[in-house]
Amino acid sequence: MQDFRALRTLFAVALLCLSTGLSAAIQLTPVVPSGLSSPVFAGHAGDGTNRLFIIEQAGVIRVLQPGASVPTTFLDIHTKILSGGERGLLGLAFHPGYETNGRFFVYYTRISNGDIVIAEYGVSGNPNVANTTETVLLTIPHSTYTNHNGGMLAFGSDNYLYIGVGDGGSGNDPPNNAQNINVLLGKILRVDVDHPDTGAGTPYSSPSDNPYFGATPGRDEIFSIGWRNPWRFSFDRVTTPWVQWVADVGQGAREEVDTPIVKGGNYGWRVYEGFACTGNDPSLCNPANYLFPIFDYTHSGGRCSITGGYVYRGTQGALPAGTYVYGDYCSGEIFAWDGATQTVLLDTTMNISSFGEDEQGELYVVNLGGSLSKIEPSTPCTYDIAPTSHSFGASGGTGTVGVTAGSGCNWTAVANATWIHVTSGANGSANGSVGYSVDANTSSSARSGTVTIAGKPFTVNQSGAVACTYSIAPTSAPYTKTGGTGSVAVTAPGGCGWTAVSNVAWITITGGASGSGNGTVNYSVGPYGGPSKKRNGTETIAGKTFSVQQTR
Ligand SMILES: [Ca+2]
Repeated sequence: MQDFRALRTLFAVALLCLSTGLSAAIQLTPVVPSGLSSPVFAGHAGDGTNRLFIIEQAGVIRVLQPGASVPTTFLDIHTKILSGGERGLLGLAFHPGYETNGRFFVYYTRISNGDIVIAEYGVSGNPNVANTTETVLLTIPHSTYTNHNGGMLAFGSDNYLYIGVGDGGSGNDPPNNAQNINVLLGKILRVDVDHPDTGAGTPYSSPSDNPYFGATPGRDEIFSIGWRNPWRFSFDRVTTPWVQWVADVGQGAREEVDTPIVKGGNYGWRVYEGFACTGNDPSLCNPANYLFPIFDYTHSGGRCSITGGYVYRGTQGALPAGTYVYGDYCSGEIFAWDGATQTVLLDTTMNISSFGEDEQGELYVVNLGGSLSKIEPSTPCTYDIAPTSHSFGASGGTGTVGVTAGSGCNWTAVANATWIHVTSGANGSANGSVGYSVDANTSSSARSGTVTIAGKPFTVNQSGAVACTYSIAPTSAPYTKTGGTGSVAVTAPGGCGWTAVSNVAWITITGGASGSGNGTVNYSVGPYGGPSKKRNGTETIAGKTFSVQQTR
């Protein structure tokens, strides 16, 4: 955190698909929607209770029960704390044996002069209330400038307490603290809180394999050097040993993430800011002497101050396992680092003061504006269409179907019959509509077809053309022995086909052997001189019988 700027309490919950590297989408689910007073950290006790502990900057630790949205007070030590800007109660770490020993540790700037204090507290007989008895482990002078206090505490898999200390403040580290192994500023410290140093009279000791331990020049507590303001660091809980990830807030140009953190490593500040030689000590810019970030990013796009996060190891699938999640305090962006690429997971309006992790490894975003939100997988896309069917007459027509879908949820519309045409909205995203047309039905049969819209069937029913009924007139005609010609009128609806055939050789169809709708059939009757007095013949016209009787 470079500074705490004007609070912006609104935050957006948006869905965003990652463009590269990752195929995941997250959403923020408010856990404590509002009401926190400048929260700067959230974490868990590792005691199986699944509670979250939230630091309020002025000096209060709140405890949130599983499923609750309003936390209660676990510890209030605001009278000990100088708060404001980058100062305050900044860090909290529970002892790996907290479940049985109730020990936890805090990091704050003290009321009298802003010096950094690392202190131990313990839980009371009530698991949701801490004792106010304090044991100070370590005090680090930091009264000159208000900024760059660091503030992170966390236990490593070696059960030692790691402490991220800022460089003492101002800009460009005027005293060159971060490269000075005789001061604790601008360092990550590692101490053993289970073994007091009776010789030194401290309630902690320094592990003997710390790089400057004992006779080796330099402060025994130091684990790594060259840090500007390692506001937040974390351990990847599944690696062996846990790998440390440090986000070091930059000066004016570059924000950096470093991992793994090597014992005795020099991470560059104030000689380097990210990968860049700062010009503070240009003659010292020999890359061989420093360890560099795995990546850095610049201050483009309103970015100004990295807020370190966690390697995701949760099980709900919010992100691919192993993704490092972090943010920028100024831009409100939540980022993912997949090992090769930085991706914006979500662009919020929050002032992201910290991330947090629960006992399941799920991650939280702490908004200085007063809220705590959980990072969850985005809601799976669901789709609805309305209406789900429509009926048309034989002449056809057009229509529209409304689609309801979540933001970022894509869909298509495909007609499954040749007589239905999608005329608009063949592809869409989120809410939209599909236009379609239905051809005229020339068949007498009714028909049904579908359009698959956003995976749902939209049914089109269409009635057949008017039923084909036929009549002929006249239905018979007499002829004398000389024969002759005649015609028969056919009455039928448009589109209704028919034929005319003669059933005897002496009647010939001369016109209208086939037709559609109304029409006329012409025929001729040959002369007759047979032995019988008369003969009878028929034509079949439009399914009807036309009778001819001829006399001699
Ligand atoms: Ca030493």
